[in-house]
Amino acid sequence: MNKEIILNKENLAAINKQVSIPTFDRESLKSGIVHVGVGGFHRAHQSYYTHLLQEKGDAAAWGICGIGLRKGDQKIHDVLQKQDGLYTLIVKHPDGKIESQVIGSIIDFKLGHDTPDLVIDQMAHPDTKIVSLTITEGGYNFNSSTGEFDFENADVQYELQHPKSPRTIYGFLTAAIKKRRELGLPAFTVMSCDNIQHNGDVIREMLLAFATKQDKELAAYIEKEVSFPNSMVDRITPVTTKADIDYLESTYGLKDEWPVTCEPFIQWVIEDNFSNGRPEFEKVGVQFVPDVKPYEKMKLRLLNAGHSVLGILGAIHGHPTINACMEDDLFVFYLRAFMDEEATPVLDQLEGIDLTAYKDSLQERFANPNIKDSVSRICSESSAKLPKFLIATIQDNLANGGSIKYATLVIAAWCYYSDKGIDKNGNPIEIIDAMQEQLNEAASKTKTDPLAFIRQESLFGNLINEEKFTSLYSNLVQKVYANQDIKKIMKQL
Ligand code: CS2
Repeated sequence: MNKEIILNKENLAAINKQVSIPTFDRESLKSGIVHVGVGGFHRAHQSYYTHLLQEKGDAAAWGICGIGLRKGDQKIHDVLQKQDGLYTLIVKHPDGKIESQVIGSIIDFKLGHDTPDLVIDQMAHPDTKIVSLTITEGGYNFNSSTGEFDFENADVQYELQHPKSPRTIYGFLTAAIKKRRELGLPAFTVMSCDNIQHNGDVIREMLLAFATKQDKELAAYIEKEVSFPNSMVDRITPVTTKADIDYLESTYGLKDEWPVTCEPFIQWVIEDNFSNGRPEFEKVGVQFVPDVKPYEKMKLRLLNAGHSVLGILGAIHGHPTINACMEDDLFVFYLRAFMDEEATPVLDQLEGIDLTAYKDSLQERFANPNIKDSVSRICSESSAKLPKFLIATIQDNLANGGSIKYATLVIAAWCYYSDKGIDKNGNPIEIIDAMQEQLNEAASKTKTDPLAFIRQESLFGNLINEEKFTSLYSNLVQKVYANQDIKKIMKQL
């Protein structure tokens, strides 16, 4: 029987030697990075890379202070506070091998909704050189169809009136940049790590739109002094389950309230554009490139879209996980047909990248039987994901005369999913989407108006005027609603 060890800095040395622990001096770290959105992905990716660099020494300036802006961040804040910022990363290989290590790069955590002043002060601290973000696609607050900043958001309205009490990332960034400027400190870099094409350009454009409304002069300063590198980030990070927590406890006696699990694959491609210095991430495998755009498009349109293709069709069919989809030959065939015939033809020129090998590797990664990435994670917030991952591919193919059938069936399935909330066996599906009410309302009109769902302009733009798409969609959505087996429809395409 293992002795029980609660994860915190006092107990590090007592942890089973098979779990590696930080060997660098955590006490000497300064918070050079302030990171907003400390979800599983950040902890499996940027925070892990930062830890690797600290293990190499000479990176004491780059500790991470985590920030949560939403009420829902209270839990991760409390857990990390209790555990002195420490957590276990559990890497699950396809062959069953599991590696666990304690990550030590996060040294502090602050909550924006509770203590906005502390967050602003942290961002405006002389040690802070980078503010990085994983605030999810929805956090950027733009209209998917026009790409414009959404000024109607009530929180944005509030913080425009009350600049000292920010609520969204935009209020916090402007307040902190203003304060730094007043203190005579150089501007930090804003580094987006979300799955958004041209993520740096997008946060820049949105921040400038907001700042221009609030304080034109500050906006001009931001335009000149703040840099916003684009990046492509990648590591599949499923939702942590109780089984993961139990695994650490039963195998090593280690009590970690919120470990993170992930696949072995990891990638980060980023533009070398930092206004106030950066960690030497190239020492731990990060690629710095002059232009990240081709990489991000490839990843969003193949990996993320591929996930959504499997996730939405899988949810309706009743496959619980992505790897369960990959055990189903028809799903594998369908995924590859979508990637080869619809996504690949509309990618940009990619020098030095073997797309066939990339797609093969995606299939292997999706099939990892130990990852058990739930389709519900993939389908969550589809309204923020699909316009960029999948609908953009339909639009490109319509412009080029290319195939759209595989992607269109996914949209028809998404409509059914948003309407019924059950799989083909009648089991309820839990739908997690900020737009769920609106999606459900539009989808529920399908029986009388088959095109109702795709009339949502903020998601589908002007696709409603594309005859080739609407006739195919109408046909497919009616088949899905006629209670036909989704696999039968997939097969017939
Ligand atoms: C997934 C991503 O939720 C999703 O849309 O496709 O979270 C995906 O796992 C990561 O981007 C992998 O890097």
